[in-house]
Amino acid sequence: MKSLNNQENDRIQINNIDEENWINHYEQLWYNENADETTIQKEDFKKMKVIAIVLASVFCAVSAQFPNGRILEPPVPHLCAQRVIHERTPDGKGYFMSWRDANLRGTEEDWLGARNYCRQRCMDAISLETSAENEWIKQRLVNENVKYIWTSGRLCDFKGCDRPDLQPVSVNGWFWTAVLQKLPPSTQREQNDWSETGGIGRPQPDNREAQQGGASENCLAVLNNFYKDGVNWHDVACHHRKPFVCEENEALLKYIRYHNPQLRV
Ligand SMILES: [Ca+2]
Ligand SMILES: [Ca+2]
Repeated sequence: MKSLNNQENDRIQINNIDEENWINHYEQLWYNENADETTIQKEDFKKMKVIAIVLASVFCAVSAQFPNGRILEPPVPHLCAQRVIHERTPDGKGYFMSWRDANLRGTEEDWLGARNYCRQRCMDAISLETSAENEWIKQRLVNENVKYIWTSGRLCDFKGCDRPDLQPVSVNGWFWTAVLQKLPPSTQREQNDWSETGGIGRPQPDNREAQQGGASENCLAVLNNFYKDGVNWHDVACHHRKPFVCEENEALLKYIRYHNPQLRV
């Protein structure tokens, strides 16, 4: 079992002017909505500010990733309230497995489609920050004979990714988009779970499809022995369609709870 780094303090910040404008606009809206209230809690505001920044970062990051007009979907209150939880980990966090859902069985999504299905329900594609969570989900893929899944992992390959600490991007530019947390460098093999092989026999991430004239492999999937390599991480082109696992997202839940205090979410 490999030990994955939990780099709590190693948050990705995608800095650009569009993001700042968006945050300012968001905070302005928030102030206006609450202008008549005299009981605004400082803690609440702090929380909201963090959430706004997270949402804005993710929004901008994905806008840059998908210039063709598709966006990262915001959470939908009634879908959050009705979200289906298939399993909870001991810390109480809920997970949804697309292949276990009667309506989704056989349905596969591309990377953004998977994230959006989850995000509309106050979840996001799974982020594997710890070896415990990684082994937990891998065991389920084996037991339930699932060939592969999408995670929230992505290569930072868009505007704002020229930050020195992300270079070279193929090594230092991977992050869990759902929680804006960097992965350890892909060269530190004991700190991550990249496969040692793939379609052309090279350790992952290998960006194979781009080398063969196709799309860049910018998204992180867990493959179940697809290359006779066990259950491991692979970089895969984001347009491929796969089953997915959603993981409850604290920032999205807080956002919806704050704005819908009457709703049980
Ligand atoms: Ca996680
Ligand atoms: Ca690959």
